Amino acid sequence: MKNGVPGVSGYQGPAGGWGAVKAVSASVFSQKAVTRDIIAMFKMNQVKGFDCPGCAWPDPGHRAPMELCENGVKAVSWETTSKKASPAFFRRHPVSTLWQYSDYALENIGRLTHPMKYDAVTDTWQAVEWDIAFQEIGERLCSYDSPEQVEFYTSGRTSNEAAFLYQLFAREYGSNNFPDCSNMCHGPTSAGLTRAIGLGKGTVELADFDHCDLVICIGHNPGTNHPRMLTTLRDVAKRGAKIIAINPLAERGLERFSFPQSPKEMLTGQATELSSSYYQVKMGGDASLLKGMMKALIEMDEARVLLNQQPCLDHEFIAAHTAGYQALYDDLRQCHWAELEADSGLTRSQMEDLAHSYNKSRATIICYGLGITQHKNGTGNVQQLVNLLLLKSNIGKPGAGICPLRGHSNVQGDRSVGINEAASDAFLQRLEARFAITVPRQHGRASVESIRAIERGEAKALICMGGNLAVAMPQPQRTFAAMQKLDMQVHVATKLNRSHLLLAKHNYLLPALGRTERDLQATGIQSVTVEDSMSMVHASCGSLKPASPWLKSEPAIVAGMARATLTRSPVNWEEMVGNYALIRDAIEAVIPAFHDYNARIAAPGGFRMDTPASRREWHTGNGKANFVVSQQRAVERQQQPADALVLATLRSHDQYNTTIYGLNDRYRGITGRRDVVFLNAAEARVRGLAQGDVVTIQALDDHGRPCEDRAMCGLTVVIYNMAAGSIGAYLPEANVLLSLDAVDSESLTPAYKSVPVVINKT
Ligand SMILES: Nc1nc2c(c(=O)[nH]1)N[C@H]1C(S)=C(S)[C@@H](COP(=O)(O)OP(=O)(O)OC[C@H]3O[C@@H](n4cnc5c(=O)[nH]c(N)nc54)[C@H](O)[C@@H]3O)O[C@H]1N2
Ligand SMILES: Nc1nc2c(c(=O)[nH]1)N[C@H]1C(S)=C(S)[C@@H](COP(=O)(O)OP(=O)(O)OC[C@H]3O[C@@H](n4cnc5c(=O)[nH]c(N)nc54)[C@H](O)[C@@H]3O)O[C@H]1N2
Ligand SMILES: [Mo]
Repeated sequence: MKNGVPGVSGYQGPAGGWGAVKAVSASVFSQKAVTRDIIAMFKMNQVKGFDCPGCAWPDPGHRAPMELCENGVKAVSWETTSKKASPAFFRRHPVSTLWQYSDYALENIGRLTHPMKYDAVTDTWQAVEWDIAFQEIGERLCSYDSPEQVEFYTSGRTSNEAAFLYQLFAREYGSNNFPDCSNMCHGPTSAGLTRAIGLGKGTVELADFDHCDLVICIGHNPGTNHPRMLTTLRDVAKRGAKIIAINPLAERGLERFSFPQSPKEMLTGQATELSSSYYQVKMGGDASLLKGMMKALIEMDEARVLLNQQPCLDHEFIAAHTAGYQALYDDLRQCHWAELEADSGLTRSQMEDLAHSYNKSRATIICYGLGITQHKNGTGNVQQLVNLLLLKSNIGKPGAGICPLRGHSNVQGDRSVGINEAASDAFLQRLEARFAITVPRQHGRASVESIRAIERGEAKALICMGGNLAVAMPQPQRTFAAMQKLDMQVHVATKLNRSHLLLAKHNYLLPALGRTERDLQATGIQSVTVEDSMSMVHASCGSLKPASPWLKSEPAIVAGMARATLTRSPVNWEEMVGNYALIRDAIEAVIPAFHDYNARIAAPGGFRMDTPASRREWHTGNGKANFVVSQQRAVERQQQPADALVLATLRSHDQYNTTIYGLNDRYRGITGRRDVVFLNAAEARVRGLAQGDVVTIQALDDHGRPCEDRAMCGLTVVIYNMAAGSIGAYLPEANVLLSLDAVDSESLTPAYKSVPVVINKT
């Protein structure tokens, strides 16, 4: 305790270091996980090991032993816990009692061990035989008027094999409704990059970080969310290349890092300084900041051309490879510095400095995360990043490119194998041809549309391949109520969470094997495959004894539901589940990019999916890389009252999305609590607030009017080094302040990082 506020003390150390080591052992200990096994797994050669469910950052070539990272150990010990949510536990704990548990306590009950069905008479979950569960689910699915009344949600831990079977099941049944966790994070990446460069993914690979002069980290927090990236950034900094951070909050993981696997750094307390400069953009101000940088760059370019000096822009590249430059140029020339300054929160000279640093670099990588995507103009933001890169031909050469930091460890792979509500006709045709089935052509629904359809009563059933959909989506006031209107919900899960307790008329909870566990099928132990943030596809093979003998693998659960539902299916579900190599053969037949799939994953480290933009092949409508003008001028900000702030929902260090591992947020100096709101000192002062004050936050609508039903009280103010005009509070608690209708117009990704609010002393 410091300044008299319990649990708020600030953090002076580097990212990583002893704090990470302590957290690792605490996590293993608290979950009573099998320590020896976990350590052994992390030491195991990755080629034969499991893929870490922690995040989608690639492993260095999959040749070295897996890096031991705090995030990974937490995820693994959370999965390998010896605690169990058994039928006996559920008999003693009715759902009305479980509802009172915190999100942490719910998952902390332990692993689900049996398939369960909800019994309304006793208000309890009761064990049910697998075959009976499948049978009943199949019958219900056949009872609906239309297959379009069913939503098939995927959370991004699902393997390529399970995801492919899942979409096959849904499509053969007749639904293209694929709400997906990527609709909540990198929807704008898929939409924005596809239009700009003809590839909805990043263009860089890990080796590019060895050749860049500059890495710009904008809107992401690697210390917490991609800790293994810190090792890469440390190498970049150590060889003298520059790192620039652009983030409203001073995040320790972007400032300095002590490498836990370096005995020297650990013993001497040394740390590597990461960012050479740090720019605290206002929340939601990135488009303006990027425009400012580009405006400064073209002004510098013109001045140099006049003086016969080396230009700043690569005009040859622009002429040969791109379209839309003139429109971008015109837009940048006519926009006003005063507006860019007001909207970004940075001064003109700061934006000019950024442009100078960018201009000096021969090869630049831009890494970005949810600070860029989760806004109403998320897709536009992503396109501004591409514009900036294209001006200096920073796509398609060594050491340069765009690097979205994906979330869940296989969120990218799930989309590659067909989890997509708007799949191409070519894909659907090949699916039909391979399996002799007919699938619907009409586009289906993504996450926000699915929730709205459930809310309207149009969707009757929801099947969830993992995740915690109702809690992950904005505005529980609406999503929770919607879920309770469903006729049926089926959750394939490893642990209990709140979405499971939002009861429909018929409810099933189907326990799945985790990624660390041995998956034994008819032809022997199976591996699955996953794709990381840099398009590397590799095998993952669990080795631990399953948490319970009744668990089934995700592919087996999908096949069980499919066989019970599609009684005349020509698909040989059983054969594919008996041997996952056959699922990969089918993926290869339907998606040409997976050619020689089984052979290529047998190679150490797997293979890289084709990324045509990395070799300057632009699979866009016009065959060019496209500059896209940003239409944004923070209109909403103008319509808000003078005392309005922009709220971003944040992850603490001790959580993985809706999974709360503990109550600390180490790098932000918060211990044992989550009921806080981060605010800068000046904003607090003008409101008469001080650290420790208890406040209410009230959301505002687009016209600046308070929304009575979107408020949060009892939050404690923490004065934090962050941009003016911005505040932060933790998800999922702060989801009550969000609106299901505030979404990126192109991808429908919720604006989780820009909610207009006012703050008042309670
Ligand atoms: N430990 C842990 N690891 C995770 C996850 C987790 O919850 N816990 N989640 C996983 C998932 S699914 C995902 S998608 C990724 C998410 O990883 P990140 O993309 O890093 O996501 P966040 O932590 O939500 O937000 C990142 C940063 O955005 C900044 N920010 C907020 N608003 C703005 C803005 O307007 N502009 C800019 N420039 N920055 C802004 C915040 O200050 C914060 O530092 O991480 C994955 N890894
Ligand atoms: N306010 C706010 N809300 C957000 C965000 C934000 O930044 N702000 N971020 C959004 C983002 S980026 C995302 S990705 C979503 C996350 O949304 P989801 O992916 O839906 O949620 P998770 O919390 O990752 O899911 C946790 C559950 O997954 C299940 N699970 C874990 N491992 C496995 C497995 O191996 N198999 C199966 N079948 N189940 C498993 C467990 O039951 C666990 O309870 O949340 C979004 N919500
Ligand atoms: Mo995510």
